[in-house]
Amino acid sequence: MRYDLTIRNGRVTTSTTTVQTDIGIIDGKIAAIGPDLAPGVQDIDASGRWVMPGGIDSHVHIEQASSTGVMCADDFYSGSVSAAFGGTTTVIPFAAQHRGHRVPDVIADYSRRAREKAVVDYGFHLILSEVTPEMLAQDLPRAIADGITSFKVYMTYDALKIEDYHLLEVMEAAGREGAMLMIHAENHDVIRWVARRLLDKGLTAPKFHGVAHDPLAETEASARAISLSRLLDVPVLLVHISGPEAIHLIRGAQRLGSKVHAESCPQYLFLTAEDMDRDGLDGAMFCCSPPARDADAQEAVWQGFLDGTLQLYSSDHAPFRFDTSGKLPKGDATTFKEMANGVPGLELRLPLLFSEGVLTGRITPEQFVQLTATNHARMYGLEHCKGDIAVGLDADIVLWDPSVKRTIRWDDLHDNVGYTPYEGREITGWPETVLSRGRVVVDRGELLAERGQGQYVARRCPTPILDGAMRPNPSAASRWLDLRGKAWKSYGEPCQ
Ligand code: DUC
Ligand code: ZN
Ligand code: ZN
Repeated sequence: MRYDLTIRNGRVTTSTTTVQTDIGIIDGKIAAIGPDLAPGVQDIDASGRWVMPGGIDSHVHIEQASSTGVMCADDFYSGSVSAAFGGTTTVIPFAAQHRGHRVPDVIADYSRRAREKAVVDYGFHLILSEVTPEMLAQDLPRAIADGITSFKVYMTYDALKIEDYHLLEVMEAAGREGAMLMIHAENHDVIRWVARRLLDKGLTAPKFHGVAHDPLAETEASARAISLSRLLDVPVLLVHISGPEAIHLIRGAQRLGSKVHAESCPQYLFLTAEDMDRDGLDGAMFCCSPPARDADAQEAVWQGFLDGTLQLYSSDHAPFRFDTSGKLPKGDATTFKEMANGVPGLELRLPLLFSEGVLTGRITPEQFVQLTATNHARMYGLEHCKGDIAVGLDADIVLWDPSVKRTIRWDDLHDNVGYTPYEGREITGWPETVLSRGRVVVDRGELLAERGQGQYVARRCPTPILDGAMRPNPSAASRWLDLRGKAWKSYGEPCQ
């Protein structure tokens, strides 16, 4: 057997183990793992390098138009290039359905744009901003059959928020069809009420974004989302969790046997509310929803990752420039309520956790792999092809130089945002060589991928990580509504 490519003598970390070994690749897939493999057509010497699966970033906003027409600063080219340089070889951005738009048209539009530009593999989640009978009966099953096996809904934002009744309807559809429901859990009226009073007092600076999005808004909405999920016994995923109270609630619900999964992001490990408190409007560069909190909250997020309460570490890359196109629609007169919400993080997601988590010993290399790749593959139906280093999976592989020291500068990054909230931070370790399906896409700072070479990956139904191990919840609703059996049959299977 002649390998197309071998990676030799690397320190290979999978989701379960670390060994010094070789990897053989044929036709873009991992064909063998073991010592002293026969030479390939091409051989990469990985001595001194840590070899890990390419990251999967399952929460990114790329070339996404907001409900008010604000367009993300990254298109599918700059976003995916930035991903590749940061060691992420699969992205799952959102196709956003805004009110009055038809789901099939939205999916066709995003698919066309991504196909022409992406340099790494991609799938889509569908954002639903309104819920109609036609959508539930036809559009969602059709989207799932086409490999879009997850939906995101919002409990806040005027133009996106759906009411609890509709949240239950989408949850029921997700349970019936075996899809994953992602929920942005913040109490809309708490944010609205506090923001109104702050603005009335003339308190308009970016730091008041953190005040308006009080942690209790997240706590309350998370509790509500958990209760609805338990009522129907349908797995859900609470995205971008920021606060200790929400984490505490999620942990408690999991102990009761509910399948409430959760995600957090670099901004909740490495930023705090103080970052929003800067001269002029500079703090806007650090504003995201929910906002970063404080040192105790950072600690709670670390703990959540360590004990499995939080399964996913994603970037929530929300790229908006620090100008009138994004953060400052009204220039110097922009209030915290008017700026685009979100921070960039696609390229730095892995290097930050590698440096501050793995190399400091806070998490193991295997936990790093689980949090950045394997768990995403399971939760979003990519397990059959991505998320680990194993024979038969796509050869999406990153060679890390664990010794290199870098000072983060936006000038060295590849997104189109114009700043990074992590500017000036010192980190150790960097993804030096990145392979996507066996092709080197980045090597020592050079891009070797072509526009459009990334492939759409039709995802299967997710395998919820918390499924099976837990007691079924006592709710009768799921039984009387005949949900449970259907959901469990389709989870993890091809959806077509
Ligand atoms: N929600 C997200 O998921 N991302 C960016 C901003 C937001 O509110
Ligand atoms: Zn969100
Ligand atoms: Zn987001």
